[in-house]
Amino acid sequence: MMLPANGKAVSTQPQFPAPRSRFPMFSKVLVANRGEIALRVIRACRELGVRSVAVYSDADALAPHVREADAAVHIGPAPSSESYLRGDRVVEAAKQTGAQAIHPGYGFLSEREWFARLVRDAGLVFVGPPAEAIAAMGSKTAARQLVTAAGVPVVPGTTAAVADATEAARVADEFGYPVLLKAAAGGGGKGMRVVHERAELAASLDAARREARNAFGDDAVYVEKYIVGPRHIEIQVLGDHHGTMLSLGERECSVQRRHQKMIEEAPSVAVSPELRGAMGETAVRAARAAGYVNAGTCEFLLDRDGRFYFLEMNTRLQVEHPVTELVTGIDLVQWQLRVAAGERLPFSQESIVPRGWAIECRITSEDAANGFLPSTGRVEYLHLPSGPGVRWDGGIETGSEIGLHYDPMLAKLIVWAPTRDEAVARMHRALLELTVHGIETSREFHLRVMEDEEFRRGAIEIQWLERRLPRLVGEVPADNEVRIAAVAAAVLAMRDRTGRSVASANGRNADASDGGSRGDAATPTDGWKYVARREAIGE
Ligand code: MV4
Repeated sequence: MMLPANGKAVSTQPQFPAPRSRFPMFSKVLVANRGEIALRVIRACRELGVRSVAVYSDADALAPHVREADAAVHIGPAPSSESYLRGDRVVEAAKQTGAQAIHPGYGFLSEREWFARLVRDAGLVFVGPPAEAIAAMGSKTAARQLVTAAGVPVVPGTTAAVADATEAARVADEFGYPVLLKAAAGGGGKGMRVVHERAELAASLDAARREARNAFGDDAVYVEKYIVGPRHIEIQVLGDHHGTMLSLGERECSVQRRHQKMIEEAPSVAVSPELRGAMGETAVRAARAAGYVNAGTCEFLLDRDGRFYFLEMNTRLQVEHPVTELVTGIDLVQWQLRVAAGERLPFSQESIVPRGWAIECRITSEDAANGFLPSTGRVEYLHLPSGPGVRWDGGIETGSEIGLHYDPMLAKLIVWAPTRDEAVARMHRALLELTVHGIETSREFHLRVMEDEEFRRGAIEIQWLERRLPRLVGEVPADNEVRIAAVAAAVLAMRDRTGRSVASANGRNADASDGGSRGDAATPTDGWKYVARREAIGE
């Protein structure tokens, strides 16, 4: 492995010629991100015969994305404000290495209008929507006005900020309580306040304004009717520069905690082909209204009566894009690059029909049993799931240091199967195979969700996880209980994985010929040693 030198582009991977000449296409793309999404984009580049340039901070000099790219440029110290958020350095790195385009991934610079402009003004291509489309969807009140004019349903409420508590009370009376106060500059749930009755309104408006001012530097607040118990359904759209805008169907994203999605799936149990068509057409209308090009997502609330309301548009590739890729067969990142290079989308809307079921679990360095406390340390051992229908989009490897500078999401485990039941069983199986030592992860949490009766019925909505969490994570046991449980867990894990008792794995049973392939498991003692080694609780 060649180590990247500070500020210097180094080639670390052989690059084969493109499988066939494809025009138009970039010859080199800079990936302005880190972790699993940087690797995802680098992989798409390599399959297209496009050279990739990574950027990295001090903390990421040895990171997988740096090694896997064809070149890497150091852009600053560990804090993202001094590295991954430094648009000027990113553009400079692209110019220095001869990249023609910049893919921002998600987070960081991906939805900054100024960055999309900076890239364009430098004569480079931003692999994402035009800066104007980012701006059009950036203000939630402006977006509400824009899409309402295009005939897109939004939650009943004001399309502009309210002047004062008197005006807020007037509209709240009109729509009926409870109402939700939202920051005009917001999104992602910051500055939101539920108001149950008129008496609370003035104080809640003050609080919402204060929170909005602190978070966004803008205290404009508007009023919506509060929808109780909806699902969070989003529609993936993909548009080219030649007037084609396609819907790639829905993702069900209701399993979230504090506005952080934990599990996503495609399709949704709540969406019929008819509803999919209607929501898809609506999302395309919203995207067209914003002059959208490239991959984007329209977020909707789907209420208990099957009515849907546009919430906001995410003007980037999303974390959960793989579930859409798996059910549509369309490589979203490849098509982001191809439409950014000017290619036409060759698909017809009628040909895009979800096939089978895909589920994604976000594997984070968080301890769910301790209130999702962030966990730090070194990944001492990593065993990845594989087998039929399993995809791992990861950004870590054995030896990775997990700190607090960046997002706790380490990887995404994604499965595909013909039906939802089979996808849940496959995810459970894949999570059992996953082993991460050295840091706490969300693996056990995801296992418990896959075992949950309500989740298995698809009976989920946006409040489901927080209501169900106590039953999912349980109580923290005492130290001696942990030791006993660890031994028991090792035995059970062995049984889960082999479908046989530990004794049979020792080669004494009639069906033990498979167990013999473990080679060294010849005596009961060896069997126990094997289990202990696998679970790293023994010698
Ligand atoms: C709502 C809502 C209920 N009623 N609007 C949260 C983040 C932002 N995108 C909009 N959000 C919500 N808006 C009305 N009128 C409930 C939420 C909401 C939510 C939405 C999607 C996914 C998760 C959520 C969790 C809590 C609240």
